[in-house]
Amino acid sequence: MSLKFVEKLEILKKNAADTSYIGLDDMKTEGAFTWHDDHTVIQDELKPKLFNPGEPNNGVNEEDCVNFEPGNDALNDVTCSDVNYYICEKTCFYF
Ligand SMILES: [Ca+2]
Ligand SMILES: [Ca+2]
Repeated sequence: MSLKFVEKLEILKKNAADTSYIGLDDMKTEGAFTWHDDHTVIQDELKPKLFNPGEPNNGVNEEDCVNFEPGNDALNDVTCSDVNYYICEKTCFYF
């Protein structure tokens, strides 16, 4: 697991108050979950550590967006048309 992803998951666990999209999807290639910001892809061997058991399952063949579910502290692929919060990453500048 990359340090970057460990950091992101820990931030989500501590701060996400509700189910939220996190800027990860497999719209381009099924099963290749890709971050919106830098286009890195989650490695297959990491998926069991990150997703809820049995996920990602591409339910009804149309789950291409990823939610963080605070109750489970894990990810789930869901339809992109669900109405949910969206967590964005913002760069901080120090002067
Ligand atoms: Ca999918
Ligand atoms: Ca799913």
